[in-house]
Amino acid sequence: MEQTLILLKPDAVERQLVGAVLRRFENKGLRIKAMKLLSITPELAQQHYAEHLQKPFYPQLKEYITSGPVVAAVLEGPEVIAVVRRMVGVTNGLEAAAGTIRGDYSLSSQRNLVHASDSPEAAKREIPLFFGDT
Ligand code: 3AN
Repeated sequence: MEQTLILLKPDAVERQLVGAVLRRFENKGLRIKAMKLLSITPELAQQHYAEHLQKPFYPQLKEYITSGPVVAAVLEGPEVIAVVRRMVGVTNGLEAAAGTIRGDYSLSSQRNLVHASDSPEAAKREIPLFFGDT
């Protein structure tokens, strides 16, 4: 069975939307295999967002993702990586379709509530970053 990493980012925790977002994944039938609340260090941010290090928005992205606690979870289910990406919606909340998490709860391309692995390779790399100890 496939697994993916999700992060409920600082805006989701701050806005008390953790339950609302997790409910969607559970209602869909996906299983939570691991979950924890943590603060992302600058070092972990750099590892997690390695592909964005050179992007102009990286300094802001690092500020944001380290600004408060996040909830990290491993979800499991059939084709879970693609299923979760569709449920999350496109990066910019302004453009994300209604019915998606970002479409329903975000107006921003940075404060967009959820991270979800975008490929099997990404999931394989990201899950141990957050759950290497499990
Ligand atoms: P996604 O999370 O939809 O896969 P990525 O991987 O392109 O998006 O970007 C990773 C994160 O970087 C986004 N979730 C968002 O927080 C931030 N980000 C992406 N594009 C921008 C942008 N143009 N301006 C500000 N932040 C951005």
